[in-house]
Amino acid sequence: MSILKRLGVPIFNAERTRRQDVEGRGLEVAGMVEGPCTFTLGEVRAMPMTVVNARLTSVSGWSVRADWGGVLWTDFETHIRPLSEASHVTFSSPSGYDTTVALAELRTPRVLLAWQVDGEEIEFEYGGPLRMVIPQLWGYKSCKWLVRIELCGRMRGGYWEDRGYSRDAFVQPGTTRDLNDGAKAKRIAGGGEVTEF
Ligand SMILES: Nc1nc2c(c(=O)[nH]1)N[C@H]1C(S)=C(S)[C@@H](COP(=O)(O)O)O[C@H]1N2
Ligand SMILES: [Mo]
Repeated sequence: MSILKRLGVPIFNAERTRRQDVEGRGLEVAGMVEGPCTFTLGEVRAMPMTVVNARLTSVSGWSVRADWGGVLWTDFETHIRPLSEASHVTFSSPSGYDTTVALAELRTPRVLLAWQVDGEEIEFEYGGPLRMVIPQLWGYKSCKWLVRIELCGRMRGGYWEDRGYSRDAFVQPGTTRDLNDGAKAKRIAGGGEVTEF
């Protein structure tokens, strides 16, 4: 059982994704790249793996710190060769969830495409077999059940962005319930990744 399940991390599932929607899909890379292609999951997992200890922070008031294992965006990018006019990336699940992030944000050193958490497979309900982890942005940017990446030239709306949440999604100052510490309410400074606890 993963640390996420043990800590009772809420399962956010705006759309209805079933295992069979994800199985065998691999990861499609489309849009402004030199050669659009589809990687199998095996090919993604053969890329150099890095573990990032980071807190995933939901705009809805909880957060969890864990060791996320996967391929750094910056390593992944060497396999896809974006065109120079690409400035943003849209991440999608198979069932209508999508969110867009600026390439400049993805090129920061702690962003990854993850398949492990604390050394275990990320369970399906937590976005396995492949999800994003973008520590400095609200959790809704960390797309679960990632099956498609599209490079594009502008910021776009997305599932939560079209329902009123910000498109930049920088973690803002406020309080968060720390699920690693009994869901205690703690102050966060905001302005990006929570590093104070
Ligand atoms: N495909 C998809 N990805 C998603 C979501 C979702 O509903 N569908 N919820 C987002 C939100 S709001 C948060 S806070 C995190 C929560 O991750 P968890 O469900 O693993 O706790 O996933 C994000 N990624
Ligand atoms: Mo969230």
